[in-house]
Amino acid sequence: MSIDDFERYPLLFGPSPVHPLDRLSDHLGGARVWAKREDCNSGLAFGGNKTRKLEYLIPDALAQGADTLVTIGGVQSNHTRQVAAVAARLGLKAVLVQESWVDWPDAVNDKVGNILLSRLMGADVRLVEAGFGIGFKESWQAALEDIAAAGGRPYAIPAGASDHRLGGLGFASWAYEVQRQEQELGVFFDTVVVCSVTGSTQAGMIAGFAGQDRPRRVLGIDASARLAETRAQVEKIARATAELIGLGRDLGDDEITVLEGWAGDAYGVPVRSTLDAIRLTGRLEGVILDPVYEGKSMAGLIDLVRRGDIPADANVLYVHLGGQPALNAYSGVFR
Ligand code: 5PA
Repeated sequence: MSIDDFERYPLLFGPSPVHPLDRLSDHLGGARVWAKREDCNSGLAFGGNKTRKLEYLIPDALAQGADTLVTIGGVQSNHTRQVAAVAARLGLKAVLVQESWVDWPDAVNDKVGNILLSRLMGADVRLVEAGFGIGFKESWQAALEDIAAAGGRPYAIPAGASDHRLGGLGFASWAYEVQRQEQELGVFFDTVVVCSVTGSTQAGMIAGFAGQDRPRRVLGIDASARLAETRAQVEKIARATAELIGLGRDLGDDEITVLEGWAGDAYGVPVRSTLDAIRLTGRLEGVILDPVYEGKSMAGLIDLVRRGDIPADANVLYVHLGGQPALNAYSGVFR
């Protein structure tokens, strides 16, 4: 098996754009930084990393005759919003279990941004009281049972489409897309910086790059504030995906790097470095980051480049995974 043997349902515009961040690179005074833009990869409700993963889950859902996509996330989940958009596009129903993952006091947290978009796309949004966790959730299981009991045909998509047999494929194929873009651009990205929470984004990349000739570093920046769990999940999905796409060797421990230091104390709560990174990237590049994920991974990149942990002669690919709609629930921190 190789990645090309898996069916892919087209949801993206095509390859996502890659471009240099020259003013940010000059400002940091070290490595050259580029961005690959999953935040504008699709016309479906602002896109993002899950839209790419779903290209590989949807053929499975359709083959099973599913009529309802069932998934889970926090109140401002980007993932659930992307599932709602994909369901709308395919004429399927979506049931979204939205848990109180973030203790966030904004009065409009459950009314604006992602959850607003999901509602207007016709999803059945179910608010549930339960804390953050990337593992198995009872509320999700209960929704699946509900739908089946009512005669529906649910298709189960776990948090972030990650802990799923096909969850790593989207970003394994992304790794080959990067390789083709490098050939066109005449550049090699020796370092990739990506935000990790439920893990299959980074895991897929690791599995995909592992099958290529030239080694590179994939640095995951943890945004869950639970490093051990995130790393374990990245490792598990990377190994399973590598096997699925026929890598033909075991991944080494040194191929799995998830760094801590920029998540703050809790998932979903921005800290000073997050807000600084969001402002800096906005002011220097006109590129918008969110306070839950990309602001944290950019804060990591900024420190690693400034400190020289990423050397000055490196070419860094910052992977922008989307997430901007959540900004609407965080207006208070930018006043
Ligand atoms: C998310 C995830 P992984 O979960 O694949 O590690 O990706 C992390 C990530 N950036 C990075 C953005 C913008 C994301 O939305 N979001 C989750 C969600 O419910 O939205 C799965 C947690």
